[in-house]
Amino acid sequence: MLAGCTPWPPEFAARYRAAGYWTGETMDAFLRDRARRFAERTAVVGGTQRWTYADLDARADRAAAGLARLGVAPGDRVVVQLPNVPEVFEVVFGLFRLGALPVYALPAHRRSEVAHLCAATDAAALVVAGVHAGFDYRELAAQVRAETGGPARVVVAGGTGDDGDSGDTVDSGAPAERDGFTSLAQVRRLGEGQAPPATAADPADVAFLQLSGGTTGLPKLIPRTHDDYLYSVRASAEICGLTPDTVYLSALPIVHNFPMSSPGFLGVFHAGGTVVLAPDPSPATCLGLIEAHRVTDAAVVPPVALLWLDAVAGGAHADRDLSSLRVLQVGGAKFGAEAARRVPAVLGCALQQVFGMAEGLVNYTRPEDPDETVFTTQGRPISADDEIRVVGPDGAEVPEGEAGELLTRGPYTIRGYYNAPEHNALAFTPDGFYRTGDLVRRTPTGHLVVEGRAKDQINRGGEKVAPEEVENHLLAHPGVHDAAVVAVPDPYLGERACAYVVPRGTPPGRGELLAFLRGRGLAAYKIPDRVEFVAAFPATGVGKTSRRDLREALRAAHARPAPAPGGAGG
Ligand code: OOB
Repeated sequence: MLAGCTPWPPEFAARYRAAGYWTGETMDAFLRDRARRFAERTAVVGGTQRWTYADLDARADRAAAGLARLGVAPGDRVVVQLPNVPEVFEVVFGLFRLGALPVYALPAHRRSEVAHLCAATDAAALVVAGVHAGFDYRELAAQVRAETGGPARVVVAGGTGDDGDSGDTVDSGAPAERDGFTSLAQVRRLGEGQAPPATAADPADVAFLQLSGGTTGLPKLIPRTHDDYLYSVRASAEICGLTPDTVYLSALPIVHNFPMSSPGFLGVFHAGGTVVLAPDPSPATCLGLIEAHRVTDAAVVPPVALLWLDAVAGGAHADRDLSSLRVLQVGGAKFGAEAARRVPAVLGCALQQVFGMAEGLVNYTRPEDPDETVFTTQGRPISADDEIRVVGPDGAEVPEGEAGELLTRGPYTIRGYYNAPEHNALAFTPDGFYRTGDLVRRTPTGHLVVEGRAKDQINRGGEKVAPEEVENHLLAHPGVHDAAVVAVPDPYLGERACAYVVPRGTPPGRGELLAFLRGRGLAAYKIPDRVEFVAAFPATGVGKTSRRDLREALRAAHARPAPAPGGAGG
C-alpha cells in the first residue's frame, strides 16, 4: 500500500473479499469494462460537448500516453483542480490508466490549499483550468510553484471558452507561457497514436487522495483504494436504482465525494447512464438543464435545494418542465424536515437524503422508505457490514434513540488519514472505528438522524471549514492578538462563520482583515462572514482552557438575546 496509509487488518480484508464487496477491479478496468458494454451511449454532456463511453475511453488512452510522455509515472500523485468540464473525466481516467493517483482540489481552493495539497503529496504535476469563472488558475499554479518549488509540471486543461475544450490558451500570452506549463491539447498530441502505458495498479492499493473537511490547522488527506471505493459505487448505484436511462445532473463541484460516488458520476458510469455537468448550481442554469436534457436524478446541498424550491414555488421558474426528474438527492449538511416535505410538493419528484463523508460511510434514505422516514432521517448505511456505534462522552454506547457520537468502521471507511499518525490516534479508536464527530440518534429501523456535531468544524451549506485553519491565518496579522472562529446559525446556509478577534492595539479594519485572509490564498468559503472585535475572550472555567471550550463560550454568548437598543453590543 502507498506509504503513509493504514491498511485494513488482513482478517477484515479477507471478510470484505469473501462477501463480494472487494472484487479486485481497478478504476481503470472499470472504465474499460463500461466502455465495452455501453460504447455508443452518451457518458458525458458538458457545455457543447457530448462524449460517448467509447470517446471517453479513447480520450483516457491518449491522456495517459501523453501524460506518461510528459514524465508522469505510475505511483505519482497529481493534483487535479478542475471545474465541472468534461475534461475532468479525461484527465482523471487518464491518470488511473497510467497508474498515477489523482489528488482532488475544489475549484474554490486557492494558493494556500493547493500549495498544501502539492507539498503534502509531493505532487509530480498539477492540472488546472485556464481562466474559469473570471479566475486565472494558471496564475494560481505559478504562485504555488513559486511558493513550494513544485510541482515540476502544470497541465492547463481548457481556457477561456465555455466548453472548456480550447485547451490551447496556455500557448498564447503571459503569464502561462513559461517552463513546465503544457496545455491539455498538447498532452493529447503527445499521446496521439501512442499505446497507453500498460499499468498494473493493485486494486487493494490507494487509487486517489481526497481532501477532508478538516478540523485541524491543515486539512488531512483521505486515501481511498480501488476496491473500497468501487464497492461503494456499485452498491450506491443499486440502492439509488440507476439504469442506462439515468440522466444525472451534477450541480456540485464534480470532485466532491457526493457527486463522485454517492452514487455520483461513477455510479452513473457503472449503470451506463449519462452525466450532465452544470457549470453552476443556480436555478436558472440547473432547471434549464433538467428541462433540456430530460434529467432524471440530481444531487445538491441544502441551500441549493432551497433556491430551486423557491425559484419554482415563487414563480420565477414555475413554467419549467421538470417532469423527467425522478429524484432529488440532498446531502452534505442537515436538510430540515420542513424543507424536505416541500421537495415532492413543489418539484414533483422524490427526495433522497444522503448523509456521507469523504472518509467513507454513506447513508441513504431508500426509495421504498415511508415518506416520514425520508423527510425526517438522513438515511441508513449502504452496507450490512457498516458497523455503527453511537457513543456518549465516556465512549460507551448510548441506548437506542439517544443522541451520541457516531463511530463507524466498514468495507469502504478508511482506517487512517494519509501521513498523519498523530491525528489518526485521535480520529480513530484503537479497534479501527472512525470518529465522525457527528452527533446522531438511531431509529428502530436503523436510520440515522443527525442531531448536531461534536467536532470542531463549521458546515457552511455543505462546505466544511476548520476553525483552527482560519484562526491560524488570522493570527498571522500583526494587529491580531487572538482569534476564535465559530459557527453562527443561518437560515439559508445552516451555518456561517463569525471570527471573534482580540486586537493588538488599534483594531485593524474589518475589510482589511478579510483582504488579508484573501491575500493569504484562502478559499472564499473559508473567509469569515462576520468579524467581531472583543476586548478579551470569556474565561472558560478554571485551569487550561481548550480552544473548543472557548468557541463554545463565544457561541453561547452570541446566542443570548440581542441587547436592548443603546446597550453595549458584543
Ligand atoms: C459529504 O462529505 P464531506 O467529507 O464533505 O463532509 C462530511 C460531513 C459529515 O461528517 C457531516 O458532518 C456532514 O458532512 N454531513 C451531513 C450530511 N451529509 C454530510 N450532516 C447532516 N446531514 C447530512 N445529510 O458531505 C458527503 C459525502 C458523501 C455523500 C454526501 C455528503
